[in-house]
Amino acid sequence: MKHLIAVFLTMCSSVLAESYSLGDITVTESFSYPTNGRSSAGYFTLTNDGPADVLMDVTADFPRVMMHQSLMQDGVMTMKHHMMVEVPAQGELEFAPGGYHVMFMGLSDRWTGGDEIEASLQFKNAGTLDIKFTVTERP
Ligand SMILES: [Cu+2]
Repeated sequence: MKHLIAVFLTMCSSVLAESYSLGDITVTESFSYPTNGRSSAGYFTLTNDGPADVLMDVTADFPRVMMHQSLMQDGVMTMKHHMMVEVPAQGELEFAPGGYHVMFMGLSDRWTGGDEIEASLQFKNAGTLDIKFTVTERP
């Protein structure tokens, strides 16, 4: 019985444990929520141990993929479209609910917990980093 519990805990904690690296850039905690209608958003934490870079685009095999930022404007939550997002030198960039997110639109399949969504982050200097967003049920 003890053994079973240990295995179960290991499985749970490994869901978001995957990390992706390219040069000085490391992406962890890449996740998405189940689809809401025909769209969903992707989130991740990026750590940069080197000089400043720029996230130029996020690409994936869906009709529309954009970088958005949720903002409060006059008490209304709006989304701003970014053509690029700066990656600070020796710093972190957070894509998280309520802030920056990758917007996936025009989806024809439903995403459910455990699905893995493939996407590529295109950096100005570092190049292309392929990552997967693990679909996680909303808290
Ligand atoms: Cu959005």
